[in-house]
Amino acid sequence: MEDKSKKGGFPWISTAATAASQKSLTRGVDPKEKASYIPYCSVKFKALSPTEMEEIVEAGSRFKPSMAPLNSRSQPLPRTNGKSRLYISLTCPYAQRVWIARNFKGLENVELIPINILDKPSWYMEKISSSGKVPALEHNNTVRFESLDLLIYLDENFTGPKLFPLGSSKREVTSELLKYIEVMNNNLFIALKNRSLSKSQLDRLTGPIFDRLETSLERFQPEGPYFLGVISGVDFAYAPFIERYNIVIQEFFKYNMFEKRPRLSRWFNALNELDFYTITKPNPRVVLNDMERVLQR
Ligand SMILES: N[C@@H](CCC(=O)N[C@@H](CS)C(=O)NCC(=O)O)C(=O)O
Repeated sequence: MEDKSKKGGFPWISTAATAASQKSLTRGVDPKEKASYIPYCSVKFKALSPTEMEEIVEAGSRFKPSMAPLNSRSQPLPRTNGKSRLYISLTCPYAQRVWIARNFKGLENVELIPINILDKPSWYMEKISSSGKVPALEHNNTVRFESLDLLIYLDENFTGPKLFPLGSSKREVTSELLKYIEVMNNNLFIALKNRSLSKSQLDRLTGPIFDRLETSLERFQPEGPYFLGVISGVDFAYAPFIERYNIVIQEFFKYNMFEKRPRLSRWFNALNELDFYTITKPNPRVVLNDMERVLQR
């Protein structure tokens, strides 16, 4: 397979867009440094080297995969012998939900298998996921999909603290909050596609979405900073998306979604104290590259 990273650009960003944004962003930057800046990123972020793009992971952490992402050159894995495997991508928000949940429940026996979704092994599609998507959970010789279904499946079939420790009073709110994520994502994606929006236009379009989260976080506040008061799968379902919007909205629109939303800010800060979550967060440069690609569709 062709290694596009060697050509100096990013495979999933058009050359024209790269050149144009590179020019405006790197105005006044030392010319020697310019080559390594990526589009729409402030000077905080530099382009990833090919090795970083593979995201070599630290071995030995119970919360991280112990291997680098598998790609089209990787051999099929040996049979599981009854061991459970969670196939993820280190950059996919849907996979991240289940990865956080696996860490939270202390399921070290569920092996994390990272897949490079831009250069997937053919055996992944043949044997694990015909759609080629992550996350996928292999358990009891069956493979299951869909991040929200997998959170429930983990709760029902594995040990560890409950993701949805719900009495009936919270069940309805849980389902309402989980349903809202898709509405939030659809609306935010439409808004973020228009890069020419001013900060106040963006605020008008996206403000009500974040305000709704702010109001939802009030409901069980006496119990704690999380959506259901206590930490739950609802927080893990939202976090990967909020984390990405925070990076992208600040970078592209210079808009701070946490300003004037103290509960949302407290929620995010509380999650960011938890290493089983923070360890799953992708590099902001990767997030910006991915969002650039997705928003161009
Ligand atoms: N609805 C699915 C979405 C999963 C999904 O879209 N995964 C993307 C990565 S974020 C994927 O695997 N894409 C690879 C491909 O489509 O080839 C879920 O919640 O699990």
